[in-house]
Amino acid sequence: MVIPQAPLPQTSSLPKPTDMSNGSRAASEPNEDLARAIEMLESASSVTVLCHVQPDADTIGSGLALGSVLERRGARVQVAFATPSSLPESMDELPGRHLLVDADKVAEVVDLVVTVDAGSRDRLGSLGDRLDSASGSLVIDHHRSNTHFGTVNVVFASAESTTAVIAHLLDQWGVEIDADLAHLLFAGLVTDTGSFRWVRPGSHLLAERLLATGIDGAHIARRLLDTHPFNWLPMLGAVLGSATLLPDAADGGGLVYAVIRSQDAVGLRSEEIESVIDIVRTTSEAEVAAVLKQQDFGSVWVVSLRSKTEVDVSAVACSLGGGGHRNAAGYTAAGALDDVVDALRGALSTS
Ligand SMILES: [Mn+2]
Repeated sequence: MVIPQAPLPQTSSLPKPTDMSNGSRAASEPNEDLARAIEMLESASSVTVLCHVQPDADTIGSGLALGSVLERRGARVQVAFATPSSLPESMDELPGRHLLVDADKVAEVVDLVVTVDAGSRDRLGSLGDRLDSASGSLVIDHHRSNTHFGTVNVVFASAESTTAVIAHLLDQWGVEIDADLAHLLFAGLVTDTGSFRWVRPGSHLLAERLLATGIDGAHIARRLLDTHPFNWLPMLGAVLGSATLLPDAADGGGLVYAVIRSQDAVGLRSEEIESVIDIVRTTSEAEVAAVLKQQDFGSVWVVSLRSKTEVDVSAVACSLGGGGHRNAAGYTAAGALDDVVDALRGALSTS
């Protein structure tokens, strides 16, 4: 799930961009755990880097960037995610993919497990148990709902992307960001900022740093965000054509939602499915947008939530068993569609 963040309100206490050597908001966050994290990364000789289930470019970009650095330092490294069984096609040009292993090939015991862009342990799916068998665990993330489930937690809730947190970590570590690392970090930055719409002071400085290594930012963005098969268009027609607006929901702010039934999604990739929320959320009459995605023709629904400004959908998602960011979150629900929608309306009216 691509989970962009809305910018934080500007206050006079925020440092100016020129104060940030890193070029990212992450650089302004104090975190005493950063030094401990670097010690853990330096001393581990075997490391598993875990990305979240249904991986997006932020978790994969973060995982492969960190994995590549560790591999160059001589560590044995595996990078993995629990589901689905293969990497989304849009990410098949990312450097460092040789580090990826299938979920069932992930080492049982390593010195260190690092999780990237996972707000909670359950976002690791079946690979969550690797946290228990490792000597230590390090959580690197930017979700405000992060549950701090690692031995050491580097969680910068104001960072644009987890790759921005990784960039800051590499700077503190003294690791030079070359073109391959920049490609990976840019992949997470461009997707989690919605192509630099949800930006803040420092976001473009980090982008500039990464682009200055010679990477082709336009190509990376097009490959990750703007490439769909023709079948995407009739799916959009069917799904958007049955979208529903509930003006009274969310205490009068309005809810718009669309449903992607399994039959609508046949033959389409996660890239096409995940694109729908970005169209639905533009509806001017609704503060909150939702897309309900049926799983395997059954009664389980993965729900993506977005809000414009007022509603904290992270809290709404948490109340329904999920998590995320203030303006972008998600959860999984089981039951009849009408009941799932009713439960969402209920959670929105009490938020
Ligand atoms: Mn992210």
